[in-house]
Amino acid sequence: MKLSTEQFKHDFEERLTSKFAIELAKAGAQEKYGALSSVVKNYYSSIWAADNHYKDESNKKQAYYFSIEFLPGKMLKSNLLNLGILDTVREGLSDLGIDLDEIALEEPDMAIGNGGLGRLASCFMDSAASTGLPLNGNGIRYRYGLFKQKIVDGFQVELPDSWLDNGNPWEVRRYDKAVEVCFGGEVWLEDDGEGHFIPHYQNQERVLAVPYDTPMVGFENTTVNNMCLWRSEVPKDLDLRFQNLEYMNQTAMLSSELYPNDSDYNGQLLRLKQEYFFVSAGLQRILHHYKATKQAPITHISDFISVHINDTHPALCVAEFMRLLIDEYRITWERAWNITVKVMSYTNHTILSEALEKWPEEMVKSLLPRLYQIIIEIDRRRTAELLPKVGAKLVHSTRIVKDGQIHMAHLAIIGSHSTNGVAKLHSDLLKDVELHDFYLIYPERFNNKTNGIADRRWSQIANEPLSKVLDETIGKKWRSDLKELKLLESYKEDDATLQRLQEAKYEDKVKLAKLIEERNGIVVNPTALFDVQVKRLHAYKRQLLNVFHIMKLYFEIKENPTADRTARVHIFGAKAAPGYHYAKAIIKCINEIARLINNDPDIGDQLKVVFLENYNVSLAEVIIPAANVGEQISLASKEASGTSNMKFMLNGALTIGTLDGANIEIFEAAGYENGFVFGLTKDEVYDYYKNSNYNSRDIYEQNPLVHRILDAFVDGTIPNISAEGQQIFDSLTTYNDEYFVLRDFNDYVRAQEALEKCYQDQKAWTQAALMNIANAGHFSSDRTIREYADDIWHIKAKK
Ligand code: BZD
Repeated sequence: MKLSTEQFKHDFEERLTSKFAIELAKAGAQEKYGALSSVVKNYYSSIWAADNHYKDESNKKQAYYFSIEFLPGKMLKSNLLNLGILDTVREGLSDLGIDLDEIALEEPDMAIGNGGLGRLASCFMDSAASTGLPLNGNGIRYRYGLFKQKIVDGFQVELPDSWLDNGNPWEVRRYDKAVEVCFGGEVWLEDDGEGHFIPHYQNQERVLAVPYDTPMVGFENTTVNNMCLWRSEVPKDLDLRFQNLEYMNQTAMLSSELYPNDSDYNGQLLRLKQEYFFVSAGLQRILHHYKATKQAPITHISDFISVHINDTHPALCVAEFMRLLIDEYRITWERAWNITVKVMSYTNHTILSEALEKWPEEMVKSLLPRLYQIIIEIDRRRTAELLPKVGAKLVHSTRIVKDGQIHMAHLAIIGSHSTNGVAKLHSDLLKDVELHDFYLIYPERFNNKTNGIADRRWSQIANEPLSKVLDETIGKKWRSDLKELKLLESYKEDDATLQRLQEAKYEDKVKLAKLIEERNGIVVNPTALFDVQVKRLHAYKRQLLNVFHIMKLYFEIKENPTADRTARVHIFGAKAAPGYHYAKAIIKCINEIARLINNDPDIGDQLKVVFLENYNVSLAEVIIPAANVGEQISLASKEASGTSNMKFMLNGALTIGTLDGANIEIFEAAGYENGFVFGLTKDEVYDYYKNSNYNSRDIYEQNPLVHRILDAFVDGTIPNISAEGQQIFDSLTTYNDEYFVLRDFNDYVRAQEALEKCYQDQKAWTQAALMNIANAGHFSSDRTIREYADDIWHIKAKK
């Protein structure tokens, strides 16, 4: 949009007065943020309304991304950038004596997601709007987002994330579009005399679902999509005096809290209720909108809408859509099933068995009696149809209902036309191993969509110094088409460009160093090698491998404090699920090791260890640009894709990593010589599984360095971790090291040594960094979302 600095200043001051009855000189930071966000909202509102109108009129197919999590972070700068007014607003504010970056801090992170899965959903929202694709989000408006992490005496403590206390300037409550979602009770079917069975219900618990719409503003275009988040409320016609407290609480609880697990499924009833709540509300709204805006009969709906099931949490979409088509729209089972499979598609994000959702039949039956009938019928019909075609063995292994449980991934695959993994290796594993039997039956449904990132946030917003160098070296086209970064390759031998890249990195490191000093009181040297591991804390991600290498460095420096070596800063950010004791033990150990090392005068500046508390999107935006090295060291086959690996690459960090997830595609794109690969391959891991011949105790017994490091966890070398150290020690010796940490240790050390050697040659290092940046184009989520649009949803971009 077009906006002059003068116009902006006028709008801003006017809004401050009209909204807060205050003049600029007296306004506080919250008021300034309130006025600014309100002005920005005003700027995009008419574009939003016009785009909604266009979507209704143009009759083009739209897709809906159903996700129980979104993780957008802060929205202010992203909205400004996408509206094309970031510089104007920055300048206008500066004229008024206000620093945009300071006001931006007032916005709480919107953290209604745990990690990769939620962040990916938000990257997709940004990219869809920015590429003009009609994709809307559908999720839950949790009153409390992901917990805030405090580190107290080295331990993780969880505090509530009450992010809505000061209101949310971006959202629009649409009470007019509220729908009801019902739970429990009894259901029976009656023949209406025309061959149709009509369900009758009694004793159901009714919940009102109220939508809150948040605009997803496209980058310098006229697209504004919608992220619809549902809030649960008590229906207004229910007389509160006659409601029991339990019911009132339950109703409010539904959209109260985000479950804080990122890799585990937790069989609580409330979770199942949340899943049905946003699925039913979302599908009802879609159908109401269809009826209100389309002339076509309901049987044509698959020409107009596509529904995406993001992991299995919204898999009830399959059964609920069937229910709505059959019961509400009176469509025959066969036609309804045909339509449902055409409309639905599904993404799998993990092969960890503990994350695969299965709900007890009894639970589904009592909470969702009609859906239960439908699921049983889907399963029955499919079994009858497939038995003669594929035989009992395949039918049994792929059944939705078996052993008293409902298998949500099976429901999602069977009820949709597309199942995809999130990186090549992961998608191959789904086909070849984890979902092989489904692949045998439905080969045409399986495909890969390698993840991507919303590059504008991770470069233009988060890394201004680098963006400036890029603009001045290759021009500005990369800002709207990341593939343009490839032009940078021809500057690989250009000393001036390499010098400028180094300077930009240094500036980012100084900024992070300042934050580390403010938050942790640790002074770090910005010329040191910044080695970063930021992601959820999980055994399979192997933060321990990193920690063991740090202990090796510690021992070496202690033995020879005056030797010449590369100074290093090891930076961690990680939340552990509150009930995941092992992960919390690792956090405690990292903090105690940090305390030990950072306070040892022998060590000095040669090695620092920093654990930054409360890792979230905003913190990532400061940490990742400053990294020299990104740690992507999961056990091969366990990390479906990873997405921080792409953010590091784009910001010119080199990857030290295993051949896992999207790392492989990153190494291929940047060149293996521009990264550091180590560790078992997926095939080697599977061979160990097949032969059951891994013995971690042998490594402990036979490798003196491993022995010494492990002993440090239990012999007092690392103080204050008697319980936690023992737990880790036991897991790696007595319980056979589930994620092969000891097996990969030597090779990891080798890769770290190669990396350190390379860092000593700053020119070679910066050339490798340049090659990473130049080849990051493929990992834009603009590319990913276009692939979903073309291959799965069949939706078209606005011209
Ligand atoms: O999804 C992650 C994978 O672990 C990553 O490898 C991948 O890059 C991203 C995006 O595809 N999975 C999750 O983040 N999973 C969850 O957060 C989650 C949440 C609730 C329940 C189960 C898993």
